Amino acid sequence: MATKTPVTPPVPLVQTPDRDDGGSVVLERRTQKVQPPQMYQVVMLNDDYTPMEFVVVVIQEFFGKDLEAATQIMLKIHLDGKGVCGVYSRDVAATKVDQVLDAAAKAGHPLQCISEPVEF
Ligand code: TYC
Repeated sequence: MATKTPVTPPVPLVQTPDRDDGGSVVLERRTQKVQPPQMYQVVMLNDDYTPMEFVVVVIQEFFGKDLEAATQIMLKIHLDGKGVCGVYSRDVAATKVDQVLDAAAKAGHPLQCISEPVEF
C-alpha cells in the first residue's frame, strides 16, 4: 500500500523573531483571525398572481421545508411582501434563485426571488 505524505496542520499563530538588549530572541504572538464565509439569504417576493399552492410547493421542493413550514413562509410573504426561504453559501443561494425563477417561468407565474448577503 502507498504511504501518504503527512499533512501539515495550519500554523495558528504568527511568530515574529525580534531581539532584546541581551541578544536573546523574543517571540511575538499574533492571533490569526479567519472570518466565516459570507452567507446569503434567498428572499421570495409577493405578487398578486402566483397561486399560494404553487408557492408552497416551490418552497417545499427547493428549500426542503415540510408542508407546515412552507405554508407558514408563504403566508408571511403574502402578508409582509417578502420572506426568507433559506440561508446558503453564495453559489447555492444563486442556484436556488435560478431554480425558483425557472420553475415559475415554466408554469407561467410571475413569482420573483432574490439572494442577498445576510447582515449580522
Ligand atoms: N399573493 C399571492 C396570492 O394571493 C400568493 C403569493 C404568496 C404569491 C407568496 C407570491 O411569494 C409569493 N395568490
